[in-house]
Amino acid sequence: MSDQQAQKQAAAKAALSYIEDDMILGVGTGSTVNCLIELLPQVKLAGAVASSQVTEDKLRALGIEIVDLNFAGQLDVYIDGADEVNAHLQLIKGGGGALTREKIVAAASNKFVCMVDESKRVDILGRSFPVPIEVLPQARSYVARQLAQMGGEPVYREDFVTDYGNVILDTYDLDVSNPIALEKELNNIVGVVCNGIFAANQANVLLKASGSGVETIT
Ligand code: ABF
Repeated sequence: MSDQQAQKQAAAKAALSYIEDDMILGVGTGSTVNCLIELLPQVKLAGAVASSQVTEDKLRALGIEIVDLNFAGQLDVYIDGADEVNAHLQLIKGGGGALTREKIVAAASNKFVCMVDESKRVDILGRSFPVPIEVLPQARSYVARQLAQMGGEPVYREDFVTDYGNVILDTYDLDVSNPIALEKELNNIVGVVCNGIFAANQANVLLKASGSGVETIT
């Protein structure tokens, strides 16, 4: 097993301590979350709200009841991974394409616990990982031009459609030095459904795994 995979598993194991008996848990998407899902048979959940169809299918396969967020009320805890995280626990997410549903479930949760391996920690977001932006298909070209005017270099994610039937522009070279301001600015472009900057609602707890263990940062 690679060091990175071992770190993902260690972060996922640490996240178990945030799960209480009989809660409805918000469950994210991605390879780190998959490590968590494998451990969920160890806990007693009332159900789960899934942040993607992929996660929903994996949870169902374990016999975990899937709850519609509209009937779950405010969740206590949402656990997910990230593509990048900075010192303020602001994130870039959406490498797996589930950013919109992830942002909805995160917003509807009191505590967002984020699990990462040490490769995800950056000083400034967006320098190496692009900002994924979910766009209504008809607006793709228009939004791409707006992003270019902002200094970004949008790349259409080929052969990919989101759970909501939209497309993704992975956008390089945006200035993410003020993540809260950029998140809002991107949301204001007509045709943008959601963007992968999680700064207005950042993580509340970061479980950062490295070769020397898992550090909890709040
Ligand atoms: C989801 O999974 C996404 O927001 C993010 O793109 C990815 C995290 O990466 P990993 O597969 O390394 O867990 O949380």
